[in-house]
Amino acid sequence: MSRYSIKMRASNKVEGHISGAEKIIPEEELEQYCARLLSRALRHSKGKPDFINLKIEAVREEEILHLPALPVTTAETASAGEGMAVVLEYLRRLGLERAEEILALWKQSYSMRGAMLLDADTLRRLEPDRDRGIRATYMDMETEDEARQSACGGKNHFNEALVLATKVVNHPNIVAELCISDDPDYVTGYIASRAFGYVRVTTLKEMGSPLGGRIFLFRGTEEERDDCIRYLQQQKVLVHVGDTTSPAASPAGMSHEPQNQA
Ligand code: PML
Ligand code: MG
Repeated sequence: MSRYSIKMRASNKVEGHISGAEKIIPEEELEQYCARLLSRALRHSKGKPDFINLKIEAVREEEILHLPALPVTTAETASAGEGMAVVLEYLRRLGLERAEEILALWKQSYSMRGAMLLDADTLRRLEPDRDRGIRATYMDMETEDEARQSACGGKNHFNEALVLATKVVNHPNIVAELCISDDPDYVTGYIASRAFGYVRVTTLKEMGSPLGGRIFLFRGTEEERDDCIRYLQQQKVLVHVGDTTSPAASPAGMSHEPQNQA
């Protein structure tokens, strides 16, 4: 099957970045998805764009890595402090001795366009460009056309984040990903890892805060870092939602039931 990658980004001079999205879709759906992404750009609550970029590239089947979505669990938290305590516990369970310092560094990612790539042990920042960070890209959910269409209408934070996290933590040198949304009215964030799956933390920041960002925690050599950056930025990935299995056990004292993602 011939596929195309479509990327949309919209901005205006007042707001800066307004909206962005990407899809990897079969050729016969290309025109329809261009129209949908255009409509998404034009109707964003942040404002009217004066610049919209649609980038369309052919993707060969053999270039695509197919991955099952990470299993999902939810930690219900009532405050940002409680949410951070859950993330801290998972970092410790992952064997990260400098977990508290990692949480403190998270703030540095809030002003970045992409994610911080952080050495999980030395806490050295590994992004070639610290303002830009690393943008994980070229990924989509592989699903029936109907589900993909509804995901394309407006932003679905959870689906898009699950696809991104699945791609990111499937690189063997990524230990975990931490994410807080930069949308002021979206307080759910997550910590994702191969060991524990995608753990949603229902409150990870104060309502109304526009601050959010991502950290990719890396462990490996210089050479592996270069391979990891190439994978995150260039490897085409389709994530099969619905193929998930139960996650590994949650940390002691946390009983997070696996969630149905359908
Ligand atoms: C974002 O704003 O893109 C981050 C979304 C995080 C989604 C967390 C979730 O709902 O599971
Ligand atoms: Mg956002």
